[in-house]
Amino acid sequence: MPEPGSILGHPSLKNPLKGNPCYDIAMISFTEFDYQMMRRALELARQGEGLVEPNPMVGCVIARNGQVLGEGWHQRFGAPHAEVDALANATGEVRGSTVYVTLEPCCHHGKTPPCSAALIRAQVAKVVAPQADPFPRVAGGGFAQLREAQIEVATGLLQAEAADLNAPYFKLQRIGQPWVIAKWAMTLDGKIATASGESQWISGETSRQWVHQLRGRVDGILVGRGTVEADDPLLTARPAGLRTATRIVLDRRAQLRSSSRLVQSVAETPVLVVATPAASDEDIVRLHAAGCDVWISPAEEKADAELLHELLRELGTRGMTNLLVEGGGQVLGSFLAADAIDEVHVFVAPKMIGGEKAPGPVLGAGISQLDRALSFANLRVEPSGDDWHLSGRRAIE
Ligand code: AOF
Ligand code: ZN
Repeated sequence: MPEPGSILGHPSLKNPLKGNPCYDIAMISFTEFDYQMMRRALELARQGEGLVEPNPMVGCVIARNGQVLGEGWHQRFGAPHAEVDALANATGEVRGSTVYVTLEPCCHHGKTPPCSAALIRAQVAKVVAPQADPFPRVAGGGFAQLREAQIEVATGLLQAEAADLNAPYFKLQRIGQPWVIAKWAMTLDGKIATASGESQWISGETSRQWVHQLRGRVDGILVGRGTVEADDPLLTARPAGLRTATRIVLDRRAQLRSSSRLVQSVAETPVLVVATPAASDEDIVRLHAAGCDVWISPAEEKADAELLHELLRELGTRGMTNLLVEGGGQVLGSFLAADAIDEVHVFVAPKMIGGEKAPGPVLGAGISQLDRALSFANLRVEPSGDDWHLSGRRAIE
């Protein structure tokens, strides 16, 4: 039996197919075996996390008469696609089989030849895929080619799950901006530092280790210059992760100190300073000479929200899929005001410090009407050493 909601899927943010004519919302019924196979394909896909971006994570299972013939996934950027990997691993008669793949098979020559052609050549009977690929060179063309070759195509199976898996990829394809993950650690009473500014450490070792893992799979880690002044952070993943994130500092006047640990370690891990025309040429030259990349937002007087969206577009152009925002409060407040937070990870430590001068995690003007609050769906709560780890993705309006 199909699971409720799994065929029609979500209506907006997570739905890459909204307005996509190639996606037919036919009420196809899927068997329990179909569900099992697609769940497995999604599990395989996830193994590419941190390795494939800015490509999507894709998994594939080939089955025939209730037997799995082969499995595969897109293992890293530039490597064979999931379908080709599964075909290469398949044993037995692939002709007449059903291919379960978590995204529409591609039909373009990219770094690898088209998967649609490989599936047609293999004479599979049916392709089951949750959703179309919004990538403009595919966008329904893969499904169309398969259908032209008399291969049955069924879409919609576990579509919400598949959309969730690749939400950052879909966002990047749709609006050209990376997925924004906000993270902070706070006390039980919602403070991220004492009134005197002491913040090391609110959360425990286990939580901090988790954050290092997260740092190791994102493309950018962003903070404000205030945070650099206060904490002199290194913002690297320790131990190193699957990818090396660029450390990004919001610094309108480009006053990041040359003696900061960020600048001092730029040879090993890149630093991008985000400034405005208010920055002096001298500072820009100084930071360039030290090895930092300096990006000047086009206009000086831009409101924070506009500047952030310009920056996010710039980061999207650079192929960044996931951006981690680590604070401080003013920066997180600007992201909230810009309506630019997609996912949160909050570590709540079993401590209380109080004090009206002790800051909370998200500052700025805030949202004045409760009914306009940013809400999160499926909030997860997990223990993390002595802390609690709360995480969620933005709810779909
Ligand atoms: C698939 N199966 O496993 C993946 C697909 O440059 P290339 O050749 O690696 O192509 C990248 C594009 O291919 C990517 O933007 C997305 O549209 C699609 N990814 N397609 O059929 C896969 N990873
Ligand atoms: Zn492909």
